[in-house]
Amino acid sequence: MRIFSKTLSNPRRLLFCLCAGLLLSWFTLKGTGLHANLDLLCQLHRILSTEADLLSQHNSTGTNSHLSHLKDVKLPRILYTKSDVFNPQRTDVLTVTPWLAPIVWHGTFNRHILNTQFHQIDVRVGLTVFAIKKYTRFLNTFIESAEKFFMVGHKVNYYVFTDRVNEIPNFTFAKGRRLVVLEVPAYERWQDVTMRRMEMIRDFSIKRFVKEVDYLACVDVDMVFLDEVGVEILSNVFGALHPGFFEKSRNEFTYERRPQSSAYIPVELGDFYFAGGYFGGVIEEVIKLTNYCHNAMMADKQQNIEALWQDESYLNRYFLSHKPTKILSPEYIWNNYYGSPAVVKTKRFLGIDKIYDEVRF
Ligand code: UD2
Repeated sequence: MRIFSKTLSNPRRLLFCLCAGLLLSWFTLKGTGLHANLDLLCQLHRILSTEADLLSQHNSTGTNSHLSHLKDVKLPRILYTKSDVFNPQRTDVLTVTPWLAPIVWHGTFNRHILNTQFHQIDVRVGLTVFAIKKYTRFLNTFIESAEKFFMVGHKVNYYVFTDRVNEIPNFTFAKGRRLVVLEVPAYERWQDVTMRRMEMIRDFSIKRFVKEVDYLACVDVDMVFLDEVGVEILSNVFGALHPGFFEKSRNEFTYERRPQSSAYIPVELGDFYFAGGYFGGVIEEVIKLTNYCHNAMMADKQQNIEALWQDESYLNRYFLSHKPTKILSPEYIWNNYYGSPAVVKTKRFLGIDKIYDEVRF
């Protein structure tokens, strides 16, 4: 009786019984091949039972399915002013590229909405920074200001690459944030120090970062955070407009112009001029970008060529063919050398004045 009522309540079992019944009557009428076809019948039963078991397991525990997390979707209530199609927040600057990547300027986003979205996925962000040789002197200001302004309220791993492990100061971090010191060699020439960052970021991304964080932001160390830099920067792959070139035309960009170089960009091409000191994205994209740049540098090295602005030139070449999915305005990598133009409403991340000859050698 129990089997009968179970069968009636389970559409798959009902379907199986109907098929089996029909087949049996057909074979009885024909009187041939019954044995061989019983095997087929058993197979059909096995398939249907396995499926039914999996389904009931999923319904009861939900643990076996890679889709089980979808049951936890939350719908938080966020209050904010509605966008107005006829009143764009910024009309003085370009806020989207022709390939529909947003350009992030002050006033174009709502941090509260973005934070809610990124808290839902419990985002983990890695910030890579190199402090090689005398550049360890910039770390204190860098990390202390990052604790005030970088990804506040989110999980952050600071990855500090250095050859001077003993010079790394102690810091106090907010919950979910920590510093990881990675000991790396110091190249003799400053050009190699800056260029080899690509190779090291690639290698550590593959062996470590991919397991620990969702996104990476890779920046210069001789900088200070002065205003919030949060999840609005995150995207598949992002770069930042160089403060010295966002108002310039193509032919004024200081791209590498020698055709023999892998970083070569002819004058009739180019979208923007990106700063070498700020790029990032999901780990897979950072691996692609750094791997390309490193290999291009090595190919040039074989021919005794070094691009005009080292890693920055190769980064610009990469972005020409692999367009960033988000672009940060120069607010994100400002330098007071370029003054205070009206379109730059806030200087979120500012270069620290340094005497090159003193820190590089
Ligand atoms: C620009 C770029 C930089 C790079 C460089 C290439 C910006 C803000 N900066 O900076 O990213 O593309 O041009 O020429 O877009 N470093 C050390 N120890 C050293 C030398 C360098 O740790 O002895 C690291 C450090 O993290 C530093 C970075 O390399 O911030 C770039 O070097 P830089 O700041 O001397 O280069 P700069 O100012 O010409």
